Amino acid sequence: MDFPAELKRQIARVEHGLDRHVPAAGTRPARLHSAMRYSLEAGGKRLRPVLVLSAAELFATTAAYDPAADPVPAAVAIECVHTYSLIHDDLPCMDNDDLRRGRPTAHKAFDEATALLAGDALLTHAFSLLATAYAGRPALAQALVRELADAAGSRRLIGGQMEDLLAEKKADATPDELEFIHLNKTAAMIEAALVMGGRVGGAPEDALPALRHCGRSLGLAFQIIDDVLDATSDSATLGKTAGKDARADKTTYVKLHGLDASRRMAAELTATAQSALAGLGRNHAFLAALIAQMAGRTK
Ligand code: GRG
Repeated sequence: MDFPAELKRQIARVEHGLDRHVPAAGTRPARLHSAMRYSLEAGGKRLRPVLVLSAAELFATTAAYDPAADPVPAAVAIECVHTYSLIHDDLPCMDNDDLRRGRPTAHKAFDEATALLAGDALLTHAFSLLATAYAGRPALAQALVRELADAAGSRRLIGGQMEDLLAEKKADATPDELEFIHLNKTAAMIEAALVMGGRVGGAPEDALPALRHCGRSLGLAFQIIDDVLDATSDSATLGKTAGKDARADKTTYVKLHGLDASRRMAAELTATAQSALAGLGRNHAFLAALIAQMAGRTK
């Protein structure tokens, strides 16, 4: 397997899908749709949508695989929700950031109200897209809507963000609070990506816990690496403001455990993600390489 070529192929499917399944910038009101596309088209690693596509392909040789069930709309839906969360996270009332995906944040490029609405519209669009694209497979549509809504809801993504904001107001968050924040703010969407991909690919119910376990560990590792990069990299490389955690004296894995222990924890979680994936007994060479790449990422 040629990993760089395969990654390029999957990212190209995502970019094409975003173009196809999100309203054009000129759709009325053009300012709103331009802002939605501005943030989506700024790029990003496209990790979550690529996880959807590659998890679906894990099951391509099984009897339940339906080649007509296209995982691209599910991949686009999760990228829309992820991008909404970034737009809202950057707002002055949250993280108040100027730089995202190497560009001015949405509220800087447009204005706060437009950024708020663009985030709202991306979130809503994701569910409309799932309901529409999988209308011919109602059970699949229902499962995908539920999976994404649960991951993005008040107990997970938004709950993680709430606890993150509360933790910032205290001198020190506890390790338990930090785990809650990262499991929900970061790992929930990564778990959902693998499970949604598995569901579109026709994964048997008994394969879903392993996909979830893989996503949970990969998500936690991803966040620890994010903390390490915030402490050790620069804004130009990351495409977002570096060093913010230390300046805000924010409780992170690096603050609680130090750089070396954080790197070790990320490596252990990556190994756990790899064994959960291998336990599925499918041809997982691409996903295994992607997980390894995430562990060594520099941005
Ligand atoms: C506002 C509801 C709401 C939630 C915000 C996603 C989020 C929660 C905040 C963004 C800041 C942050 C550090 C989140 C943790 C998850 C994370 C590392 C997101 C960035 O994901 P990447 O690196 O981003 O995959 P790209 O731009 O590559 O898609």
